[in-house]
Amino acid sequence: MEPSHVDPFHIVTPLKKSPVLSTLAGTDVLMKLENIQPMGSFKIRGIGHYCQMLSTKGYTKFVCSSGGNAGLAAAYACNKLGLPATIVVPESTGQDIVQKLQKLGADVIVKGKAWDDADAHAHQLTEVPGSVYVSPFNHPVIWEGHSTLVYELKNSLGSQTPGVLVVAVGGGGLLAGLVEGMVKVGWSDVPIIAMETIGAHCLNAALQAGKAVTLPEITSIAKCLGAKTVCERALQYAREKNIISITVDDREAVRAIEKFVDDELMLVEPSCGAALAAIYSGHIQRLQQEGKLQTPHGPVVLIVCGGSGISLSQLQDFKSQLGLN
Ligand code: PLV
Repeated sequence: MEPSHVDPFHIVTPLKKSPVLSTLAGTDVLMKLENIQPMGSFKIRGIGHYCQMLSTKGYTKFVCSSGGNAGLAAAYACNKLGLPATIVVPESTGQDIVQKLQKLGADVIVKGKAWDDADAHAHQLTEVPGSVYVSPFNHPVIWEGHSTLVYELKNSLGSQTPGVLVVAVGGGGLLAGLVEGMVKVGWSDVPIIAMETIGAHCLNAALQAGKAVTLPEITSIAKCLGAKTVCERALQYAREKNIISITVDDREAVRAIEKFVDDELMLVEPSCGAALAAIYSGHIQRLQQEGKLQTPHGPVVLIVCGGSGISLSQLQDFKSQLGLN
């Protein structure tokens, strides 16, 4: 990121070894703890950076569509900047998120069944002069903000190179930012495992089809992965770079977050559970056995992307819905 006189809104997060996950994976697993960012997810990196940039261009009203976490990041950034924010979320976004958004001073509009519907409405609202649309994942400045995560990794790891990065994919903004950061620090060859839940698997579907695909609906409970179409840049990188796309089902994502509470004493969304399931469901181990991941290799870097759309009672609800009790 360009040096700037303004302080970013995100914090530098720890890179912490997980002994339990390392034992499971049979190799060191280092967790990049984005769940402790302001508003509970990595989103503040890119969205915070983008909002700061837009505020210098004279926009007076920010409209962000979101499954929840990007909206929280935008509302937090606008609150800091003293600018009004309108956050458009779908009906699937929990009431607790709506309340958190309102506490930050944002106007909240609930529109449509899935994020794509809320997004269409957000675009309409920005037809007014002075208003600006803030995507939750699809803008180069957002990717630039997300790429700060890689510079921190580089600082933490010193001369060590990661063996693989594991990341959850929704619209693909985090993936695009990571790839761009990795190119800049000389890690272009490091593979990335891109995790999605079935029913929110727009990247996987596009790779299978060999072209951009719009899912008919979002059926996964991981609503924050619920973009029906992956952004073009992420799809392009997934084709050009060493990116392994894997899907897990909702039960695996929810089991993973439950185990993570016991193992690491941290509660994250099922969206993040998709990434955790790369280890809990044995995918890393399988890829090593199949020779698709080099063994031995550098540490597995697991991006714990976080998410605020979760509580103990919601975890219980998810388990009941999925017959996991
Ligand atoms: N969530 C977006 C898009 O939702 C949002 O509006 O908050 N992990 C968590 C906890 C997330 O909230 C998201 C994105 C992702 C992973 C995936 O990030 P992306 O969209 O950059 O691939 C519809």
